[in-house]
Amino acid sequence: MKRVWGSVCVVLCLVLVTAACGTSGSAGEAIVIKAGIGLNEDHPQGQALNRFKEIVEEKSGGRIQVRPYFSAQLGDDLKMTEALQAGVQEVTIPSTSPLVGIVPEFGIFDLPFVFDEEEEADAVLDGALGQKILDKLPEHGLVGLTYWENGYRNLTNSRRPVKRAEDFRGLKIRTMQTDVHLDAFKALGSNPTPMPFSEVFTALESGTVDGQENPLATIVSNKFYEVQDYLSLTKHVYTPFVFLVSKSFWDRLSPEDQQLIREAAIEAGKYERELNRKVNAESLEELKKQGIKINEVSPEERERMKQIIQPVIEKYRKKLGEDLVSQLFEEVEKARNR
Ligand code: KDG
Repeated sequence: MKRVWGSVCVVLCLVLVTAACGTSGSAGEAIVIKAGIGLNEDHPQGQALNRFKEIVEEKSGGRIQVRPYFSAQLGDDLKMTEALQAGVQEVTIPSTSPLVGIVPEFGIFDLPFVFDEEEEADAVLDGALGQKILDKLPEHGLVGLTYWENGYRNLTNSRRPVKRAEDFRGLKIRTMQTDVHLDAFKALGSNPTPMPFSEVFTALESGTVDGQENPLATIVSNKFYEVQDYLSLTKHVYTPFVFLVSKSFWDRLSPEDQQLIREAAIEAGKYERELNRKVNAESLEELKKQGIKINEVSPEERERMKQIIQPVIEKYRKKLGEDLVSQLFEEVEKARNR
């Protein structure tokens, strides 16, 4: 009898310990999601993270709590992604570019001049190709729920307006940590330096680099205009954000909670894309007010830049996989002709 009671006690203890440690939403347990991003709270991504929090907390009746952290408070994109893999942070929403060391296929979104319109990017990211790449994340301890928008990148620098391909020559440009961008900027004759986003302002201020490239909303939100004199509307590449969840956290959730979080990420993502497009358009006015000298790049010059970069596209067609890159261009074409 004593032995039976002993076993019952062991089982009871195990149940209690599991309930206390688990994040599966057992009665009375609050599930806490630490969600960190590198951008500021006023950036469309920051505002959409707050929207994600509202949706999750409302739909779960407060049972699931989201704690947002902005401005790289929890570290840069790669550090936060590693924290997800280690199971010490639940959510981050980085650009896909610095993730190429984990899933090289994300590199297809670094190929310059692929998407003419944001809607083409939406169709590819929300379609079969976008999902195919998200499916590669779980083997790396990550779950990708959906894509948000970082957007079209434009060049700023402290030396001269960049109107023609030749104007890139000799410029020291900070890039994201992705080889495709390094090769593309080298092909244009500039000197690219990869570094995490959180170090960019200081590098521009100290003159370690002459310039950087980012969407207009980021140039405003991070006040890069304070340390840059020229903005050239190069629109040379479209960058997505990917909504990542720690797999070890995800696997402990009930299917219902997984569904709730997935739907919230998608709904907040729709809001983010819309807001980002609006803010990007308004940012141009704001940047004019701030006094940065702005120049357009003619379609002919963009075409010349595209031609110069063509060998880089061919190199990565082989490196990333003929099939994958062909699928990208086919899906873009399909979206274009819709
Ligand atoms: O954490 C910041 C980023 O996710 C994003 O702004 C990245 O575009 C980016 C850059 O330039 O590093």
